Amino acid sequence: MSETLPEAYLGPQRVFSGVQPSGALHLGNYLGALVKFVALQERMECIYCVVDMHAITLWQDPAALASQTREIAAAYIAAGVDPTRAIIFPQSAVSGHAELAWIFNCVARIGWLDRMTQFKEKTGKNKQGASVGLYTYPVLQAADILLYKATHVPVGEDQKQHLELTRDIAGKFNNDFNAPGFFPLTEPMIEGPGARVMSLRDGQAKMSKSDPSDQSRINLLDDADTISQKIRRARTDPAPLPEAVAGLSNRPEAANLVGIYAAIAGMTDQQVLDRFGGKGFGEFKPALADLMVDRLAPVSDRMRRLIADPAEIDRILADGAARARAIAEPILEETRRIVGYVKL
Ligand code: AQP
Repeated sequence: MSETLPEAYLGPQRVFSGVQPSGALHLGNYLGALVKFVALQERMECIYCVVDMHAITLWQDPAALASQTREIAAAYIAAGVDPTRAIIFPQSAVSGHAELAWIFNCVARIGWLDRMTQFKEKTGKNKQGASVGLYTYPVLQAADILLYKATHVPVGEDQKQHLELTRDIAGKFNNDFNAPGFFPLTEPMIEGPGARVMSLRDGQAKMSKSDPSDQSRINLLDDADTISQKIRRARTDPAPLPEAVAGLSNRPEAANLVGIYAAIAGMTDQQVLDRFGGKGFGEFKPALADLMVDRLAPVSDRMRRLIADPAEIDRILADGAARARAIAEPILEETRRIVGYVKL
């Protein structure tokens, strides 16, 4: 192993991100990820994966996995990702993800993975019963990103620790194999509105696909009545909204609803409070529900139309997979050489 080397990465800027086909997409996925995906395609080469290999770290019904994968692809396109510009494909269609993950399993340290809070949150007291894949999930995520030498990854705040691990793996690989700057130290793009959308039932827990309560989240395919009903029933406290942001500090549910309004309307939290400060939730919630329906209805309509034509989605995914392989293969070839595999 050599000493630490300078890390200048001189390759092109490239965006990679993904969503698991592990259930219905929700408002947190939309604001935390999809909205950013769309904005970035204007200025960088973007690769958006449907990470089905990640999804199977928890049990997925095989009969549902393929349709869930197509549904995520449909959500990307319905949200505004253009598949002729950005690359959209299923992770399992490019075998390089698994190959690079193995190499990175040999670079990452057990102590690094032991610190990952998402694994602890997802397994709770049942660590011994969890799959090995769930434990090494962040290593596969590093492989997803670095297989394309992605320099930027738009994600929600929950992924921050995993992206730090990706940087650690890239740095250690470059250092151990005396290949300075071979893999980039990828930048997470977390900031911005919607980076952390919380559950409608508990302002301290993130909105999540796997929350057993459907009332905890707004699904992208919820209809207008369901959205209004979920917002009406969202947990809040009895006080009116404060006039200033500081007044939200010990009110997680109120802060979450104000943050959601701000993210959808393209306003700051303070601008929302300028409009609704001093008003009760009886007035604020219907306004939020209307805003949400206006924003999500066109997305869910487009999604439904796309899902009705699975052959067209498969055509887009196959085209994306071919373009992804073309980027990945030379990087993988060079990685094999650096590691010292025999070239036959
Ligand atoms: N609540 C959230 N607020 C903001 N962003 C979020 N993301 C997820 N939840 C929120 C972002 O959505 C992208 C895709 O996430 P994922 O499906 O790959 O996995 P996840 O982060 O584990 O999402 P879920 O919904 O919580 O799924 P389950 O319950 O299956 O684990 C990521 O960019 C994520 O940051």
